[in-house]
Amino acid sequence: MILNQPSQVQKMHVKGFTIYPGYLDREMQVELVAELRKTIRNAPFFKPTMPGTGKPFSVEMTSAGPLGWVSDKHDGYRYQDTHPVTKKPWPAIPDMLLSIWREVAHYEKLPECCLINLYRGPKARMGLHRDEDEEDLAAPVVSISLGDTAIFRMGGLNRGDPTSSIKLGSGDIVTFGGTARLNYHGIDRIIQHSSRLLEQGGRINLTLRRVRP
Ligand code: MD3
Ligand code: FE
Repeated sequence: MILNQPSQVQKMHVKGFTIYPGYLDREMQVELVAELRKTIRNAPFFKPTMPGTGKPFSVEMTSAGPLGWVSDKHDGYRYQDTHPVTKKPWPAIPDMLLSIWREVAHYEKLPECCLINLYRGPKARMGLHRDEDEEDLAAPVVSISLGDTAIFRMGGLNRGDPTSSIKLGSGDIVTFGGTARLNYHGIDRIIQHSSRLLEQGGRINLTLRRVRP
């Protein structure tokens, strides 16, 4: 199966799902990575753990904005206003990202969280899940991919629904609104060394989210 062809993208047939392939050119990607380096210096990546089992995620995470997403063995998935390791408030969402939100989200309020996911190595993945920790489900989620290409899978509202896959490459932006906001989705794997954007390799995914109504 050839992924990332227009016919394949169309076959997602998901209402509320919009993909902007190559929305950010190389120069913008480089500028964004430079901004993120400052953000990450203030709020280093950490490995969230699964509620209950305490098993670590294969993806490292951090956030920017008034709220950040965290997870641990005892208190589960949640948004909070401080970094779980440094205990400091999260750094501000870079202006460039707020501009992107204004361009593609078509939503009056600004995002409160930029979740930063780092996929490093051949084992980093994200199992099929729904994002349901936000109270404002009317707001879209905006996703920005940087670095190595990911195999992204999306299903429907129920876990057993059929799924389809597309590749998300560096500079691609995807928005999920309406019913797509609650669809199951995940990252099957990252195509190693498919981009030279990040010096240490791997993939960074940014998701801009409105949390409170
Ligand atoms: C569809 N991240 O952080 S981005 C996540 O590439 C997450 O790191 C993946 O799933 C990543 O929760 C996928 C695409 C994405 C993000 C949020 C969504 C798709 C979504 C929320 C609702 C529906
Ligand atoms: Fe998600």
